[in-house]
Amino acid sequence: VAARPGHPIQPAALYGALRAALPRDAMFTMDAGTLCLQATDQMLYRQPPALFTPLDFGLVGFSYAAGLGVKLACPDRTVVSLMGDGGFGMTASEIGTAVAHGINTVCIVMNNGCWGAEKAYQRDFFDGRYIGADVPNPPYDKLAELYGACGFRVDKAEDIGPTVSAAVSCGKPAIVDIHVDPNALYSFRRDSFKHRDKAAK
Ligand SMILES: Cc1ncc(C[n+]2csc(CCOP(=O)(O)OP(=O)(O)O)c2C)c(N)n1
Ligand SMILES: [Mg+2]
Repeated sequence: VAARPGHPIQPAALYGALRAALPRDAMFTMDAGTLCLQATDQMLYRQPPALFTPLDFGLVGFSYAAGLGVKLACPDRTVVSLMGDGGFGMTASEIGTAVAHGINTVCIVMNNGCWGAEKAYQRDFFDGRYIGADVPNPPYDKLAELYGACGFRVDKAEDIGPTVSAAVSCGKPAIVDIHVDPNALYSFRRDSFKHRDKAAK
């Protein structure tokens, strides 16, 4: 299949489109997946405090509910929760909390169909022997609609900006399910394994 421009979406294109589309007052909550870890230094934090992250606690599933709390504390700000698809699946039931209490955050699900951070280790350190690495997700845009929230789905980079803008102004809790390239996986701890390589020789 010939590659089309903007498809599949690469992480760098996603972060660039988010930087361009999100308003200056945006506050971000992060999760611990590999896409969120890269996103941490790719967003613009123009009105601090604007970055909320689990840091070394490394909690997958933190970001969405944390965003609801941030929005309650700062109801006039735009609150954006970035998540991986695995992490969002752990906490998607909180869409019900957002709808019940009218907590209108925008959740960006960076959907690569896998536990990307773990799958990257299996690729790089275990010769691609994948065990439990993929996530059989439901369509998160449709799940959001079933809860009474607004759901959006994006497959092409050029659609990210207009869709995220629509989510910011939709007046409801919003879930934007953005499908990114499942092959764009990075293991960021290759250096930590050097001593094991030496020991094996
Ligand atoms: C509560 C919890 N369970 C498991 C982990 C281990 N873990 C770290 S990253 C990760 C994968 C997350 O997948 P996803 O949310 O889809 O993000 P991706 O890495 O694909 O961007 C897992 C399971 C963790 N950090 N926290
Ligand atoms: Mg994932």
